[in-house]
Amino acid sequence: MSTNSDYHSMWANLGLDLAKHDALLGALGQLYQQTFLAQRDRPAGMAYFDFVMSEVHGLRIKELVDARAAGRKVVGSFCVYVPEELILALDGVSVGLCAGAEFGFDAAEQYLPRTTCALIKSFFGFALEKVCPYLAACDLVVGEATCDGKKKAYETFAGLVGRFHAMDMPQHHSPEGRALLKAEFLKLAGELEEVTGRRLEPARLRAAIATVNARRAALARLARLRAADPAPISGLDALLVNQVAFYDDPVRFTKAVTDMCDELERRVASGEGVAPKGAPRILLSGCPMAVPNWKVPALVEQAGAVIVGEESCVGERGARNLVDATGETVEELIDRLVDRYFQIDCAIYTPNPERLDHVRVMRHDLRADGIIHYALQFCTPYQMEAIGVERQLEAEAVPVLRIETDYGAEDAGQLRTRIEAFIERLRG
Ligand code: BJ8
Repeated sequence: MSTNSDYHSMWANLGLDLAKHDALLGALGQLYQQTFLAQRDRPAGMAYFDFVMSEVHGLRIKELVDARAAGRKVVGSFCVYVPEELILALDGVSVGLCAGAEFGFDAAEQYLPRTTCALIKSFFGFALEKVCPYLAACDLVVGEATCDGKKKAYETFAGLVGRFHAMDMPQHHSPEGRALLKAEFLKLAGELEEVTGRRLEPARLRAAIATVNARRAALARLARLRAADPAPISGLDALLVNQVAFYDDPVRFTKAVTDMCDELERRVASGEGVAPKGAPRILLSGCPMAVPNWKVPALVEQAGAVIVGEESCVGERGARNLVDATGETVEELIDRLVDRYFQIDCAIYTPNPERLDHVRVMRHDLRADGIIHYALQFCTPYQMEAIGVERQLEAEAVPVLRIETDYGAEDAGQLRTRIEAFIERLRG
């Protein structure tokens, strides 16, 4: 990760704690080297994503700072229910703020119970220790009332950021739930208009929908290519691409993914892959994995299996389904946004049978031999659903390994043993 001294004044102007930030970037750089650059047979197209990651707190932050200087607004969020199309239609820049590192947890635990999931503790820790330039660059932060942990944490978090918008969320896939989501999208649109000083216009909203649809279509193409055996790209690299989607300029990102998919198509045609043909194929399902949460995928692939899909918000749950861009008015187009976003099958919904159905479809389409269900400790929604997912799939003779972990390295040895045993089961 670039610690280029040119960026120090930019980071200082954003109010970062330079010593702590340098320590974070140093650790990240080392982890990236060991996890990603040590892999074999990576597609050449990953060079773009390596570059983006090397500049994730550098060049990309400079772009945000420059955008703000040109009058654009930066909007941060933590969840794939926040419709990026509204932000782009108002010439804003959308950035994901979830964090995947165990950093600042002691500080976070001054505000949060110890029994809070690592994802929440991490974004709190990053804010309290002043090491997140994305958060520092935000003109508005949107927090959604999804799980109990997030919605209660945001009550305090709102006081740590400049401007905060709380978005209510339905808990049921019912007509009332849909109406609530639409009302919240309209409210968010009003807030964004106020922050940006612009008015939503149908043509600009249609263009924003097209931009985000193109990115989702590129990610869907990447996802489909992973059905090949041998897999043309590692699960780690595909996860990284999905992670970068939350930070990068969407048009540039789409082009990079499209170019890499062209390369992967050639790989598939020539039978080239990242693991031997017949290597055990794993579908990951569960909580989102934010940068640099690479622990479980690294253990799985180091053990000789290949991850062929992520049923996760940093993966297919977040990227699938396009928005129908037909509509003459802003309200009609917001209805089309609701149509798409209301299909997201996050575990905060109850009941949520769509998610298990989707796991089954992904397993079939991607020809996965087994499922690893991944839940963060203290994440009640996904831990609860994990039990049903395991029972039902095992009853259908689909092997499932249920993992609960956090962002620390302490359980890596124990996890490795369990993952290796699971992979042996798949080979058997
Ligand atoms: S749509 S998965 S991004 S809420 S891991 S904070 S659920 S206790 S992240 Fe999520 Fe939106 Fe749903 Fe997706 Fe809570 Fe669980 Fe922590 Fe979580």
